[in-house]
Amino acid sequence: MLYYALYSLHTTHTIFNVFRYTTFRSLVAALMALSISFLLGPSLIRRLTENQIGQPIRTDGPERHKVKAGTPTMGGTLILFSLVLATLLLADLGNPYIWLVLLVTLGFGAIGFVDDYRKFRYGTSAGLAPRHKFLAQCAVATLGAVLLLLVPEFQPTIAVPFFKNVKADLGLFYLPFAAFVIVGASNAVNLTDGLDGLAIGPVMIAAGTYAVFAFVTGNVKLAEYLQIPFVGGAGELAVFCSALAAAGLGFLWFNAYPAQMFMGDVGSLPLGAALAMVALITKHELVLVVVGAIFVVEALSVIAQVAYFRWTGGKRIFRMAPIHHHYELLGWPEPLIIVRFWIVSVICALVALSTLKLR
Ligand code: 57M
Repeated sequence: MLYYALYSLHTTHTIFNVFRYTTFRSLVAALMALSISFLLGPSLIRRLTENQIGQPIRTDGPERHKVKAGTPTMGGTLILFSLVLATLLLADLGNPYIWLVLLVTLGFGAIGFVDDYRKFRYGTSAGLAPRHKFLAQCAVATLGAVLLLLVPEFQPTIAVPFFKNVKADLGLFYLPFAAFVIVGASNAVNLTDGLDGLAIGPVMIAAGTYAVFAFVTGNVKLAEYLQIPFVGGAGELAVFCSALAAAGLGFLWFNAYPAQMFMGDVGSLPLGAALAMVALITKHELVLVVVGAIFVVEALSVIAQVAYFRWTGGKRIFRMAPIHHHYELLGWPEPLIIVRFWIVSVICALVALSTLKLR
């Protein structure tokens, strides 16, 4: 909204012409989202504490987590509020991709909110029944995929990293593919969110990486020069991604070890879904596996552990899954695990960005 109000003044005051640039609006959106999450964080922590919306700790977890019992959770509401407000104010609301990514983000946020609320309401770490949660995720993801295919100029193709202009047209199979990517990314981030700052760090890094992907994909000259698919209007997602990275940075101030607040499912579920939506729209969906390698490894560690556990009748590959718990049980201090996972995430983002040139 601010975009329209201020850009329209450029006819009388040329300074406002700067609002036409996605880069400028991405920077302002980031500063706005960071300011909002910084300023509202302390009062949210107070409010969550007053209402005793604290994290129940599972009894079968690592011993050291017991001290975390009661830590205020649902801090994801702070991330979503900062992200959505900054996006609505600074993004071009005539762009269908902005509404699409907001719809899927808020849809998954609602699922996470209900899950967190039920945990708080009934005082267990159970929340929504896994089946109901999964079905709700599939419903929102499928809706997002259908609406994406209804955008006139959007093609149901996927791009292959490192190969020039190699596109696979999935046709209607794009629907289950897109739904799988969204639900998979959402749950992978959810599983990763098990140590202070462990999920939000890679989410911020991935959001910053996709701000670059969105900008170049939406710029016809840069897309042609880099020989990547051009997606008209995708550049506007750089505003959303910048706001996401900055909202995450503000939240990290309170989630850094020792955490004053957890994000809850209301944070972890939409963050993964949002990154997946941006990856699909910008035709950088396969490279999401590289950018989000930490999330992929965390999810695969659970799949492998559960499969092996069942197949061998109780043996484990890891001391505990997801893999961050394995390192905890190896005796690694929590901050060491977190920072090293962040470092790996930065390296993966750099490799992913290199695919823009290596083709
Ligand atoms: C999401 N949630 C954290 C917090 C956060 C199938 C199985 C692998 C599922 C998995 C599971 O339950 N995952 C749920 C992970 C939880 O964090 C809350 O959940 C939100 C995110 N959804 O925002 O509100 C705990 O994580 C810790 N935490 C922090 N700092 C943070 O900033 O310390 C979270 C955020 C919090 C806090 O302790 O309570 C979680 O871990 O539940 N299950 C597991 O991950 C369990 N693993 C397991 O069962 N492994 C078995 C299976 C695979 C056979 C095995 O390896 O043998 C572990 N998780 C826990 N206890 N907490 C082990 C048991």
